[in-house]
Order: sequence, then C-alpha cells, then structure tokens
Amino acid sequence: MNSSKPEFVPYENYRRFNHGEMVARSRAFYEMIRKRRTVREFSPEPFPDEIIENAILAAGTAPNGANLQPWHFAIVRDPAIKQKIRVAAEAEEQEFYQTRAPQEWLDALAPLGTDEHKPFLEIAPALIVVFGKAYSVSPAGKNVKNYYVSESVGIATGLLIASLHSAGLATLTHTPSPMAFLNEILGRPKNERPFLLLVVGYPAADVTIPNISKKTLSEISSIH
Ligand code: IYR
Repeated sequence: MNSSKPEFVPYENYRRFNHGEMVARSRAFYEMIRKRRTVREFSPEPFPDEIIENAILAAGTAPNGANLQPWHFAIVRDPAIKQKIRVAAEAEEQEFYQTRAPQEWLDALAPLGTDEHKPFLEIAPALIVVFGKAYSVSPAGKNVKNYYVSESVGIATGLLIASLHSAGLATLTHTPSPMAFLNEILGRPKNERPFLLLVVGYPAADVTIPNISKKTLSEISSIH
C-alpha cells in the first residue's frame, strides 16, 4: 500500500485575466494553431536542437494518469538511423498499401495523396519517436503499472505538435504499422510501445498541401 501523505502547495503560477483579455487570448491561440498543416515534403535545412528540447519539455507537462508520466521521446538526428527507420517503415507501408489496407481505408486516404514512399524520414533533420509506457521500471527493477497511457501520451503529443508549430516548424504525424521495428532500431526496452513517429523540419520550399478543411464549430460540438 502507498502510505505517502499528499502534500499541497499554493498555485502561485496561476494567472487570471479579465474577460476581454481571455477572449483575445483564446482567439490568438486559435489563430496560431489553425495555421498548422501537416506536410509530407521537408527541407533538410537545420534548426536549433533547443526547439525540440523545449517542445519535449512542454509535452512533459501534459496531464496524465497518476502523474506517472508514461512516455519517452526518442530524438533521431543520425542519418544512418533515419535511413534504417525509412527502410523498415517503407517495408511495412508497402504491405499496407498493397495488401493489408481494405479498400474503404484506401478510399479515405485518397484525398491526402499518401503512398508507401517515405523519403521524408531521411530528408527531415529530425524525427521524434513517441513511446507510451504500459509500465515503468523503478530504479530497484520493479515494474510499476501506468494508467490511461494512450490518453496521456495523446495529450502530450498534442502539446508537442503545438509547441513545434508555434516555433515555426512543420510536422508530419506518421504511424507505420506495426511499429515494433522502432524498439529494435532505437534499442528501447519492451515496456515502451511506439505511439507515433513525428517528422520535424521546415517545409520544402515548393511544398503543397491537400485542399481540405476542418469541420465547423456546430459540426464538432453541441450545447446542453
Ligand atoms: N500509415 C500509412 C497510412 C496512413 C493512414 C492514415 I489513417 C493517415 O491519416 C495517413 C496515412 C502512411 O503513413 O502512409
């Protein structure tokens, strides 16, 4: 049994705004985040490491199950490792597009123009592989169960993407399936399950994006 007593401290960093400021801030955040678009063509142009480090620190603030922080973020910049990831991901994707994907799924993907070729895995300067930890291993070697892992890691990944976008970098959320090859290539332990792979960089100079739109407020919400 866990007998540690809860300790509470004043929430000194909470900032209160007047209503006008609150509305303006919510609008400014929406205006910033609505400009985010997934891109599939990247420039090899480098950017400071600290942008990714700060984005991961931001991701690590996410609300999560029992504050057990069940995530690991592997930053991949080594061209040889990126190449291994590309080769393994393209092998899985070839299987997916040619055999595994049902027609309904392929039809849903058609507007995005995706296929099994993933050159961006080598061209972009960095990949972040996000892992969720079903359990953690304590320093004493004991397995500690984690809770709400996919919810927690999903929220953290949202913050990660928002941070990178606000810094001026583009991302691509890539989910080769299955992703077990990422544990092998990156030497990550088996309690860490790949959640998704984020490609990070500047968009290619001549990048184009699918002409798609987001649903309206009334389509995605209801009032009760
Ligand atoms: N993992 C594949 C297929 C894919 C699936 C969905 I759902 C997407 O939104 C995009 C792609 C790929 O990366 O091509």
